[in-house]
Amino acid sequence: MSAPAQVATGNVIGAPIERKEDMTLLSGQAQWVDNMRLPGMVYFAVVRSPFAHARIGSVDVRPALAHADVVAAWSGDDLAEDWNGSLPCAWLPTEDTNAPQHLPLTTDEARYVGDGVAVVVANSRAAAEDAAELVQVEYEQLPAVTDAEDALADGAPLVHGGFGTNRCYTWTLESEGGVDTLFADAAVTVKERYRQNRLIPNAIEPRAVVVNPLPAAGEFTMWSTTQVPHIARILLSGLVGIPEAKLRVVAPDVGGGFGSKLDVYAEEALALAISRRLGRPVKWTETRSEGYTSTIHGRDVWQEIELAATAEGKITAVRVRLVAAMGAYLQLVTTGVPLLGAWLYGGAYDVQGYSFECTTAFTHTTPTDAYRGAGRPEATYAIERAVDALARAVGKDPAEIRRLNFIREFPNTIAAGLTIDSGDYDALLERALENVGYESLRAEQATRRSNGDPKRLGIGFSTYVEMCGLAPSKILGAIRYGAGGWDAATIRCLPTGTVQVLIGTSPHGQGHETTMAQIVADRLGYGVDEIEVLHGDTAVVPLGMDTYGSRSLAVGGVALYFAAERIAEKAKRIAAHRLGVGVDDVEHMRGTFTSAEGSVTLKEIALAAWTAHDLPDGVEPGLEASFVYDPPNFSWPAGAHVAVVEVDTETGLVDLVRYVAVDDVGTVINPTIVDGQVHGGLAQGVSQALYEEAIYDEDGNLLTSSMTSYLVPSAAELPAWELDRIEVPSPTNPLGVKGVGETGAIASPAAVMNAVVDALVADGVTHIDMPATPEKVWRALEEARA
Ligand code: MCN
Repeated sequence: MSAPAQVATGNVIGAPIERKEDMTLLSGQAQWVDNMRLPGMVYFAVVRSPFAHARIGSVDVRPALAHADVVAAWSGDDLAEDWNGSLPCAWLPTEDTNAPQHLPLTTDEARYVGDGVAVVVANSRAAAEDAAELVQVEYEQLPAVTDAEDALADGAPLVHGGFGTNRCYTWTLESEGGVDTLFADAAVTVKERYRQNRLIPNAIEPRAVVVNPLPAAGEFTMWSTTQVPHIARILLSGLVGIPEAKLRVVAPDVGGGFGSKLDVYAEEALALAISRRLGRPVKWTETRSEGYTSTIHGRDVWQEIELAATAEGKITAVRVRLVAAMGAYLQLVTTGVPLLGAWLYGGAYDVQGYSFECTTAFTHTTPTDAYRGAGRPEATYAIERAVDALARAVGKDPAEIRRLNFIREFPNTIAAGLTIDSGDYDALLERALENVGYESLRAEQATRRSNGDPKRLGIGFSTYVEMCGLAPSKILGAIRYGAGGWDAATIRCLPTGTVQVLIGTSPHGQGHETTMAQIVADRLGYGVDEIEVLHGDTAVVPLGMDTYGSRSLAVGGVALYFAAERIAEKAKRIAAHRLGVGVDDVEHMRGTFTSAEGSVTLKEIALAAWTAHDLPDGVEPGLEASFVYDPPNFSWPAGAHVAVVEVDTETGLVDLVRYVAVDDVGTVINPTIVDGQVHGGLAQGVSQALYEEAIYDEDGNLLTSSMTSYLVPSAAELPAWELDRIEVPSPTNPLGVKGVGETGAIASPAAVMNAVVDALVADGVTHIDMPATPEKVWRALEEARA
């Protein structure tokens, strides 16, 4: 295709159209996996280790088999023959990455609380769960390690003894230009250490899987609550030994994922293996508390960040060291999560020198993996808090220090090596300052302090830049990721005037049925309601790379744009033929093809292409086109967020009173959906800052194992978001779009925590780790007072 031209935005792109999918979702007509019932279906439950680390002796399933409703029961050893290799990890960042065996049921040791040891299959879910309790497992409890730094210390209990270490890999990135020299020459340096609290994703819909086998044909259909039906199909076919062409994976309506369903899970493999053994449909549904230990967790990183700067606070170099917890095994992209932030610890700032080192460690905990933002909230948090520390060190206002350091020239190849295609960071910050009323807030802060008001006011910034839209396949290959970053789309103009659109992305709350229809409507002139968007079924849409890394619009949506161009190209030839003019004499505008001889609509052309009675020579019947798009660059959204908090110095309670966000996500397809995406991301990021933390005791028991102890926020805890945008179209793609799905989660933890520290800095508090619980805040104040 020739170089893309920017699309003039019309009234379809950019319109706040209501989500097409909502009526189905809200009226009880959605197809959730757990609602499915198939004739002869059986249910299974997983027997899980109650110990974080234990040698497994005998596993006796006979007591479960004696249960009247039980159909079968197997230990890990019983099923060992069903697997070709391990549950997949798609990303081994270095040649010497330690990748342990990871079977759907463990056979030798349990390595975290929740590690699967046996399965019980019964005629009902309740019977399967009851009978699972009857399985007798001999455990020899062993010492556990739950912290990544502790795991790397000499003498730590080993998660995988065969490696002789808990280290998984060490990965480094260093710019040319002598980072050490820049530090040696710096007038000012700051060094900070931060904790990224471990988080538990809480999608509304727990995980579930149904498999229907067709034994005679050797075919299997799997319905799963997955974000990645295409990836799951490829990897499960390998693991379970089902030819890819015989395995159909369907992600029907999926009720949220936030990265936790970007995985190939043990239970999916078990469902396939069990249905193959029994020749019967089989279902598994997670309980919420089971999900807390058996679905991936997020974050869990120790961060050390150093900034070198001039006396005025101009940053010259950034040096970062991370120790990240992998948990007990590697899930699909566990290893890659810290690397997704590896280029971003310089933030939106113009730095010369950049050094990044990440060491990862196995711990006796639930595996970590991608959770909304994946690596980028961590990077943003570290640089944004460190910039505030630098502002304090050089006596500058946090807004001023950001202005002093912003990248201003685009495209900009940053010291970390990637090229940011576009942005206007000053405009974002200035708009945010205006929207929040910065001057008057600072005045109020000073007044409260001088009046001795126990409720201090804090104002915190996060001027982030994000890398999403994963991704150019060549770059993914260069960093040893196992797949490409392209995506695919097909447009089928049906003879009766409606359109089927097949997208390779797989929405689970993001509104693709609406926004993708808007793109096609804008290009081809159909009504949004005339466009049916199909997704998430490998038999219907065989080609796709699925949904994560805020890629669906910037990659999949752009594939759709180019497919529409192909439709228009072919339609133009047919139109020219019908109008009796040359192709160059026809103008196309949103589905109407006009020449001096008259005009013809795309709907008329679709019918003519189907009857094929009078097509130009060499033109195939039908009006259908596909496009596979591999983006030449990542997508680079940015923004300026400002959090305003009140901190009660008597109780330590933090109240987030205002939150102003100004984002640049390029051209906006649907502002209502974009606002919704930002709302959700902000809720998760604010919650990381103030409420959520997975805590293990020293034996590896998850202490926050339900919503009573793991604090998922409700609307009551959150302010009314004050959102705004500026649109700097991305020059990377013809739609000018950038991703939005993770912006809120990436930006907000830093804004909130900078606000908390800002509130208390006059009291001598310069650091608090997330989550800023009342107890932690109160203790920090007590320490500062002492
Ligand atoms: N959009 C738009 N204009 C833009 C950017 C995006 O109209 N300039 C629209 C898109 O067309 C799409 C939605 O906003 O309908 C999100 O687009 P995008 O940023 O491409 O993100 P993805 O669709 O790839 O979604 C993935 C992203 C991620 S990585 C997580 S995690 C996440 C998220 O989306 N998990 C979610 N949003 C979520 N929303 C819900 N409800 N549930 C989740 O689990």
